[in-house]
Amino acid sequence: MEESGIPRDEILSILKNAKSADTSYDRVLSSMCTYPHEIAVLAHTQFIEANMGDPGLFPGTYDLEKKVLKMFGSLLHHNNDPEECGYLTTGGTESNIQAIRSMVNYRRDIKKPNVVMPESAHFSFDKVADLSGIEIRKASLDHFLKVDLGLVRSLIDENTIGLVGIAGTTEFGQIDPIEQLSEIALEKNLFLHVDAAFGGFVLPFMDLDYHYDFEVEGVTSMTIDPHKMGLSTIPSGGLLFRETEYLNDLEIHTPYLSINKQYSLTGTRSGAAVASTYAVMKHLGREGYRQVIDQCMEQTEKIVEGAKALGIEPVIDPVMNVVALQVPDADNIRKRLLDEFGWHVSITRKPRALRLVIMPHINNSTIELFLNDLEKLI
Ligand code: 0PR
Repeated sequence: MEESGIPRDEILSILKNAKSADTSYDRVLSSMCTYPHEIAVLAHTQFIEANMGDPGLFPGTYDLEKKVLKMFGSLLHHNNDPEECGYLTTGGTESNIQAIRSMVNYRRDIKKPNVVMPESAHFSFDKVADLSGIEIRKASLDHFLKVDLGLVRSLIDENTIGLVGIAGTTEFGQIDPIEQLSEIALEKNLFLHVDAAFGGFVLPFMDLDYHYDFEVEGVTSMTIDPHKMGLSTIPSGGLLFRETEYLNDLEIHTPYLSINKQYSLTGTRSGAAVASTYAVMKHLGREGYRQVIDQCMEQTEKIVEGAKALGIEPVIDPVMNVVALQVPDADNIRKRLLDEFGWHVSITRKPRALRLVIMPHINNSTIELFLNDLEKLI
């Protein structure tokens, strides 16, 4: 760091340059993030100094957090004082880490605990394993890329403390059989965490006959991320437990703050993200989100139809706005899409397919342009 500072204008020009090197979302089909809603940005900037790590100083923001938790509760069929059963995290990773940490703390009687989850679980669970030394057991998927229930059962032993199911897998947007996982969890007295980081802001706005949230009796905790399909700003995540006591398992004594306990993984925590999430959820309402999801699903269908017309099949019929396309030599096609046309797509691991996430920044003309370019490479 240099001794003397540089003027504001110069700083702004450096920032502008840096920003221009970043990718705009226009040709990004690989991300679960998007442009936040305008009202989310406005709220974020207004609460930029609010620290939820010391909420006694920010009772107004704290109150907004409770209101957001209540809205999460209503989306996820949680009727048991949701505002007392969770908090706003930095995102799916923190929520997943904390859900597992709560299980481990609750079952201190088990010395070498393990948790059973699908092979499709997000890599944040590998971080939990690395942090806590807990064993993560991964069950393979069935033909539809949902977790194989027989394999889940076979991995459970006397040291198993919980199960994880995914409502909207990162790679395929698939939903695990949460009701059946719940039956196993109830039968074996296990926790069941549902990772709806992505699906939490998609599934409630679709007419699907899936039961994946707190209305399923065995579900004990859920991850839901407003900074993905919720159109809030980064870092906005959500963690909700069925019971306050599971949140209490995360309690750490904080002797010199305005309150004497903390549940979050981070200390200092963004109040801006709280305000932003509150603002966009209140502003859009269910109706607004339904429109967003309808549009994303419409574009998803268009891309699948267009791909089929080129002789390319999806790995599974998309359940939500995530598509995996079976193209020959997917890695090479991905590279050429980027190098020759500037398209950012990603690749699924098993099978290796082109993965596209159809976020709200994708419109009709994006799809047409993309399919045109894909055709040139096939
Ligand atoms: N759970 C699920 C089901 C997820 O898909 C993700 C992230 C997480 C948890 C973790 O969430 P955070 O990243 O908020 O901690 N899924 C995306 C992924 O790994 C995240 C992402 C978003 C990656 C935007 C790239 C990107 O441009 O693919």
